[in-house]
Amino acid sequence: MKTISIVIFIWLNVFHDVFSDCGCQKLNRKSPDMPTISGQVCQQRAQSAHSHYRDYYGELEPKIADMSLIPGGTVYVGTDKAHFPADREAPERQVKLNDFYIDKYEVSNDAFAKFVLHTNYTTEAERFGDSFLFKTLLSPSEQKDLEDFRVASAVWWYKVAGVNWRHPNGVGSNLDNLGRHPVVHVSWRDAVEYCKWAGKRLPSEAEWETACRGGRDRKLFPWGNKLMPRNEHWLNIWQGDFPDGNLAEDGFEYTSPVDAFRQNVYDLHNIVGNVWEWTADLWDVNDVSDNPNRVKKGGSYLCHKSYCYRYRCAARSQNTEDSSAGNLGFRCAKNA
Ligand SMILES: [Ca+2]
Ligand SMILES: [Ca+2]
Repeated sequence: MKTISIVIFIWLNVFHDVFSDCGCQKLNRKSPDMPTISGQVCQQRAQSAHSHYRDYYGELEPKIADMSLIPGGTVYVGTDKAHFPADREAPERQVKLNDFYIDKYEVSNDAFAKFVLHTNYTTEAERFGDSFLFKTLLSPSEQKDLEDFRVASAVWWYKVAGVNWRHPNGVGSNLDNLGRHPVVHVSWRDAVEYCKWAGKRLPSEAEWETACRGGRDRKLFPWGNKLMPRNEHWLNIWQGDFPDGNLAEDGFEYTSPVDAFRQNVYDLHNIVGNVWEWTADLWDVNDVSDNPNRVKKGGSYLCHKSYCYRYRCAARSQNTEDSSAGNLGFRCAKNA
């Protein structure tokens, strides 16, 4: 019995991380191990626990459309209860932030289209000629034809020619009915250019996480510790067996509209779930390479607790700057 317990203990501790991996951090263009990635409106709730924020708003009125003013100060980020130690979620630490604004929503296809219309910008996926697509968006025959273009350690990801933000769900797809959905297949550099055009910038990881936490320290999610308050879905993730049994009980098999799922008193939507979000930060502050990894936050519609429990405020992952995929987007921030 003791032997069995030891074996189980070792399995849980040694292999948990291995099998708890959606492959989101492997979607790097230059990696030989190519391709990771993934309602109804979230019930709007006044969170009485956030009264300090209302008090704060009494002093400083947010003046920027579709952005929330987030109070700075000394805040906690990270956690001492890391689920993925290799992701460097730990330790919890205090950082000082100035007040800042952050978009209430992930950047939508409509917004990105306006940027492209004004600037003639070409995304990196368009220049490279491909991007990473999740397997269920390919027919069985397409999957067969493209099996050599799978990410070896995350075989549900395919590098597909012709996929980019204009054709997010496959070469033959378009943006019909997706105007209010988050733009995807955008690289970190694309995101930086968009935010710059909008007079904004990407949030730092600490800013993103502080916004996510909604003024409440040490909670797993933007609203608290319970994944499904009142047994309701508050975010767009994966229900069912990954990667073939998406039950979409939250109402969405793929992306949800950017204004679905209001998640905290800062009026932020889809800050966890829906699409991963680029931040300004380097994964490794000492990385001086041409194409360093950047921190992304929030998890995506492909995340499930069994393999990618990364839709927590403290969770994090990374991709190289030039990477793009169907579950990776962004939102912008701005100095207050
Ligand atoms: Ca879902
Ligand atoms: Ca998100």
